[in-house]
Amino acid sequence: MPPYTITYFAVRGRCGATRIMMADQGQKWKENAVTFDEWMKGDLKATCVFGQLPKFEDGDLVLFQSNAVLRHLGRKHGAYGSNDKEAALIDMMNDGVEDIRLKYLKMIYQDYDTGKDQYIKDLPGHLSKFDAVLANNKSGFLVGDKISFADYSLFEVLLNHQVLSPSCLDSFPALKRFAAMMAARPNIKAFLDSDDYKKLPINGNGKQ
Ligand code: GTB
Repeated sequence: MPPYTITYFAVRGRCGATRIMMADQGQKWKENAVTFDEWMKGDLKATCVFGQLPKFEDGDLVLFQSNAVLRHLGRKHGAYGSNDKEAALIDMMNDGVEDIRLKYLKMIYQDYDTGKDQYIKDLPGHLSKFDAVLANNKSGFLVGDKISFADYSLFEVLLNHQVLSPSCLDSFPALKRFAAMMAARPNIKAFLDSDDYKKLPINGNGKQ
């Protein structure tokens, strides 16, 4: 039995970074895909702490909130820095990634047709901050000298943005190196090449 179970819609969405992290860490997990019709019945929603998916199970531990899941996996798999100071910086970087993710999701779900062009114009202002952080760390990771859950989260956001705007990393050499380094990690490469990954749309409304 795989140790972990994800219950979520059949999209990458809020589980994209979690899946990439588990794959890279050599973990197996079970997927419970929930259809929109099942969800609309309301029974599952009523059992979710915040009325939303994903739900993540690690044995008898049940978690909601995708960033809490990343942190949990970070603690368990040595991807939360080497000391308290690094952990605090990793939290900070992950919150920065969450800020971009929320802007992206707002555009995708609420404003795609009228907001996409402006979103892409504004993107360099957001990406440049991560480029500067990465340029200052010779390990190639966001914080310290080893991979953290924030790196997986940033990588997954970059994958989605490269679909939205294929040239978006061209002016950011450190980000481009980071994305290439992450994509070349053998377990990540194998996962990104898999049907399990490719069959899932990025978002639930078909926009990307
Ligand atoms: N902060 C939470 C987290 O990080 O986990 C946010 C979770 C969240 O937004 N969950 C959404 C949800 O459960 C799904 S992600 N929505 C249902 C509800 O609120 O009742 C976005 C999403 C939307 C739609 C689909 N779809 O139709 O397939 C897939 C994903």
